[in-house]
Parts: sequence; C-alpha cells; structure tokens
Amino acid sequence: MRRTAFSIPLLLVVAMMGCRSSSTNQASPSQPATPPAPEITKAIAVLHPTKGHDVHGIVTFTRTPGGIRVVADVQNLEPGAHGFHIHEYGDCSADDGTSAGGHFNPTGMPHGGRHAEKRHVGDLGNITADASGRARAEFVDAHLSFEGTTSIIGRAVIIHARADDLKSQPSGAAGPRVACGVIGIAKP
Ligand SMILES: [Cu+2]
Ligand SMILES: [Zn+2]
Repeated sequence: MRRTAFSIPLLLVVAMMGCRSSSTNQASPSQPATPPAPEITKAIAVLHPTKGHDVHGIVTFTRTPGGIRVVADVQNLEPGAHGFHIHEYGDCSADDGTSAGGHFNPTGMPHGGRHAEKRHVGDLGNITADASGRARAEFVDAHLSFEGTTSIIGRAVIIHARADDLKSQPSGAAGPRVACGVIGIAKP
C-alpha cells in the first residue's frame, strides 16, 4: 500500500519533466528570435546641395519585376549632362560630399555607363538638365536591388557638376559633387 502511493506521484513528476524538456528542445531551433524583415518595395533619396551649390531633387526607387525603377527630378543644375551615381556610403556630412565615398561597387567591376557590360552597380550614367536647370529621368535598372550585397539601401545618390564620360576610371571624370542624398526606405 505505502509503496504504491509513493511511486505514482513520482512517475508523474518524471513524465512531466520529460515533456517539458522535449518541447523546449523542439521550439528553439524552429522558431527564429525575431520575425523576418518585411520586403522593401520602395526607397527614396532627398538630394541636398553641397556647399556653394543650390541643387535640390528627389530620386525614388521602386521594385518592379525587371529591376528597380529609378525616377529622378532634380533642379537648379547648370544646363547639360551631369554624372548621376550611387556612392558607397550614405554619408552626406562633408561640405563637398566626399564623405559618400566612391561609386558603389560591390561586384569589383570597372567604371562604365549604365548600359555597359561591366560597370559599378552605382553607375547610372548622366541626367541632363534643360535650359531651366531641371533634369528628369526614368528607367528600370536590373543591377540595383533592395537586399543582399547589391542593396542600395543606406547608400547615397550623388549628382556631379560635369558629365560622366562613361569610361574614365574610377569615376567618369564628372567633377565635383553638387548634391547628395541618402537612400532610405520609403512608404510603399
Ligand atoms: Cu558620383
Ligand atoms: Zn562608377
């Protein structure tokens, strides 16, 4: 009698401990600590002038099936072509914009035009300002992305004083930087 009364609760405790430890073991590898990041569908860079310039603009980046659609609207430029690139660092703190570093080049390629076989990911060619100093451009680029090593999020858009010749190394001889804007995540 006494022996039976003692052994039943003991068995229950052992069984419960077994349950608890096995459920803990199953939970930790299958459940991530944080939920997955939502997919980014749109990004934006608000361009501010570097010291001594008055260039302003907005560049939006939108995910499409064929790549990232780039829409640029820039004002107060000298009429003509201006180098238009994504630079490595999203840092526009320097007066001359040099804090943004060189062209964004995660694939180790030479500088080129937007349609060149070999180019920096950040090589978007030129935008051309009309007589009023306004430049507008729209195109889809398959080299840009919002994730992985070629992600442009957190990098910078730079507009140059002169045209990118699409061949000079390492940056197309486009001259000083007249505007800079950090690429951030936008509301879809
Ligand atoms: Cu540049
Ligand atoms: Zn380049």
